[in-house]
Amino acid sequence: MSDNIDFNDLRKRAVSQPLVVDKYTADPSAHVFDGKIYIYPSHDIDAGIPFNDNGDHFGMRDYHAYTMESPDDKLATDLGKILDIDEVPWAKRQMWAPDIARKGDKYYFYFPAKDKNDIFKIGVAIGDSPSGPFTPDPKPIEGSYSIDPAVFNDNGKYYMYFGGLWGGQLQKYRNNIYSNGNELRSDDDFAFGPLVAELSDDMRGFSTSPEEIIIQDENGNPLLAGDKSRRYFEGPWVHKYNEKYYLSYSTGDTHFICYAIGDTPKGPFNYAGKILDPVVGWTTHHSICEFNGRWFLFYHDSSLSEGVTHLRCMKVVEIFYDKNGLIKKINPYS
Ligand code: FUB
Repeated sequence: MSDNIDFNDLRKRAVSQPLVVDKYTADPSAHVFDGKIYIYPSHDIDAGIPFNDNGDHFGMRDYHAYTMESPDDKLATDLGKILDIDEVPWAKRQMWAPDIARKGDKYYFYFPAKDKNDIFKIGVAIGDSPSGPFTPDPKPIEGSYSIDPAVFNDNGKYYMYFGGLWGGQLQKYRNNIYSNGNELRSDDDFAFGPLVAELSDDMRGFSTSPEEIIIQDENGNPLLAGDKSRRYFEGPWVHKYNEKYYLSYSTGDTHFICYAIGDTPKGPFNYAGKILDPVVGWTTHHSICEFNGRWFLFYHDSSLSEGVTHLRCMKVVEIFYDKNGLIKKINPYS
């Protein structure tokens, strides 16, 4: 997507600028703790691995946390490294999009990585402060798989959403069981949905088996796998607005952030529209966070690296709802 782009012009047209310029950051999960914004992105590096559809070139090895006093700040402040792959006994490579949750006075940092068998699992690391340090559990969460954990706290009940296609390996599972022979569903079959599991009281495991979420169209039918500009691909995020649950996600190979609205945290969710048009770079990934009554979309593009797919930069832009609770779509380069 970077061929023939005039990046000077693109930067001028961009609705937001990179929040971090001395590192590459992506997949920002933003939360407000004690009145301050904390952001937990992937830390992109050039691991020297050629591009492929499995995403092997996303060879990330650690995480940094960031903070902002306000989303109107120009830059986010680096709180330093909070976890390194060498500290995680089960993880071999590819520390992808993380998230965090607070329960009581503890912070639980969730992250996907490939294990020694090259299968993505989700781990947890625990800390006493949003800036860490975080101590990882020695094993991944039992029953976890695939990528992109996002944790939603619904009045003290915690749900983890996860799953991503292609390199994220979601298509290898049926009923939570891996088989290398499993592949993508055909275009006229139901689309894969993200998984949701309830977290156990200690936040270190699942208390329910992962269940596949259904996203349905305007007629109440599940979206089909061939409906590529609306169906789920990766990067789930759930927030609540006016007592409704909003599930937003990336459509992957069609590069949109879309959303669907439901009455419960497990859905079903009714497809509601697009939030963000495609950004420069292949991936798009976001979180949504309320700060002082305003709502913000944290997302990334590849503008800082002038289009390098796996070297991204996180950004933030305000979003607005209409009177029916629909989110106004954003063109990232208006
Ligand atoms: O950052 C690696 C992967 O790229 C994430 O896990 C996906 O959501 C995509 O952004």
